Amino acid sequence: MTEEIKKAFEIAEKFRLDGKAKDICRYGSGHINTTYLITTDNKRYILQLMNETVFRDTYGLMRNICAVTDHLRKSGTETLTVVPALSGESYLRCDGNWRVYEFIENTVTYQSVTDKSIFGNAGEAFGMFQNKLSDFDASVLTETIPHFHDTPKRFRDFTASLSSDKANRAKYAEREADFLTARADTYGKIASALDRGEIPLRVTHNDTKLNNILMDAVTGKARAIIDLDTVMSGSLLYDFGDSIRFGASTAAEDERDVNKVHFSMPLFECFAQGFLGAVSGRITEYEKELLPYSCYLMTAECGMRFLADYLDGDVYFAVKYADHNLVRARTQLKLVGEMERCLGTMEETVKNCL
Ligand code: ADP
Ligand code: GN1
Ligand code: MG
Repeated sequence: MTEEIKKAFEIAEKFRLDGKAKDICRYGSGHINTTYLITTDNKRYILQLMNETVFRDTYGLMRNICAVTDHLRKSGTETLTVVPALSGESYLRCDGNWRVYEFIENTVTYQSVTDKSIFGNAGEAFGMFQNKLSDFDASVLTETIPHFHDTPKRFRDFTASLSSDKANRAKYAEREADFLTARADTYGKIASALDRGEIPLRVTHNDTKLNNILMDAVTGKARAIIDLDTVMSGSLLYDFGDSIRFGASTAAEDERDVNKVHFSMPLFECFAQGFLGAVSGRITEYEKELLPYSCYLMTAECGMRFLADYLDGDVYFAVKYADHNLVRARTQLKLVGEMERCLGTMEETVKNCL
């Protein structure tokens, strides 16, 4: 048994599990937390070592998660269940910050869209998630990552990473940096619409990747939205745009061969139908107008974040090999290029969905 798994067993003993942990292994493919699957004689659980570089205020983060999941549960929505530590607290401080969730059984996560109807179900689920939280008091939420989708700030951070060139990698990313810089004046529309009060602040998920939804293994319907670490005040457009960024691509987020990466209008349409069907009573006219742009923006933002992390020497996103973040940035920029040519078609599609 590796030292890492030995440590996980030690930690597992400090939580209120039903039965003794008999197997623990690494699980899932998130980029932020370190996730394990615990199996006891009676049940399965998810154990996570929370990323303290990314989330500075673990106490506030866990308070958010408990409040949001309580609210969802009361409205009859299946959600994450926090398993307390032996001390009764929602997490454990012991060589890092650890938490346990009940494992939500008979579900699957998708790393890419294999079936159009699954993506439509995801759209409906993320729309419903915002509906369910529309009466949640946002003032109780800690801002777990300030300026998370403030794209103009993300761009300033990216240019700072480019000029400091800490890992001496800027020479390998010139084309990508030029691509992002050439579009510098296109990143401000959502931030300024929020500032001017032209679109509303809502409680949003902010990390609406397809693998952050658990789908029923039999019916393919969405069961639970997970990864609630970034639930904060935000724009409906962040959740729509980020889902399209990840799911309406013909290839994986880290496909090395960019010739395989295309923005898919049919997948965009499927997701839009599901999402707009759910939020139709609440979405405003200006939000509707900005939906196509939000896909472009969230994809460009993610591209600049991956590229900045590559330039910084991979300090934020988990990577499996040396240029993983550069590979990820390239897929995002390929999608951005195609999306900007499809804005008109996306607008037509949105109108038809409404
Ligand atoms: P990260 O922040 O690193 O993305 P996530 O919270 O999204 O971490 O968890 C990583 C993966 O673990 C998810 O994509 C999902 O496959 C799985 N997972 C997380 N929580 C649960 C749960 N309660 N039940 C079943 N699977 C889960
Ligand atoms: C991270 O945690 P995960 O893997 O679901 C990131 C998102 C990015 C995404 C890119 C807290 O999501 O913002 O869009 O990677 N989460 C955080 O795949 O930064
Ligand atoms: Mg995740």
